[in-house]
Amino acid sequence: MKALLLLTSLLLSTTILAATHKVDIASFAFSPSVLIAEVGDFIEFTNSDQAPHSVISRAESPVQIQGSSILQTNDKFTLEVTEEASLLLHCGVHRRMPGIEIKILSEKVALINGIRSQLNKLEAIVK
Ligand SMILES: [Cu+2]
Repeated sequence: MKALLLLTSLLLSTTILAATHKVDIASFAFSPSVLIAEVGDFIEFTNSDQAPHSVISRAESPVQIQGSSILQTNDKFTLEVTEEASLLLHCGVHRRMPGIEIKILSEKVALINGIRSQLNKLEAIVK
């Protein structure tokens, strides 16, 4: 119960401040592979591999970004989240590499509402 309340307050507090989310590209994968962001946030990608990588939109991504150039080892690419729709990104050099999904605010609100409804159910059980 306390953990759920803490999680809810953490999720709520992150909606107030724009954040920079760090994504590592290592061992031919994006880490994390899914993250929740909101409009105004920044996503900072760092290539930690010896191999070059890039960050581009998948064809099916609801939002298309202007992708990065080729990132060499330790190169960074920062993307600002400007639209309230998911971003499906992957590496333009190795298109079969697992990509990354960036879920946007509306999904975070849905997540918070889901937690609230679970809390309500728990409260009903406790009473
Ligand atoms: Cu790559």
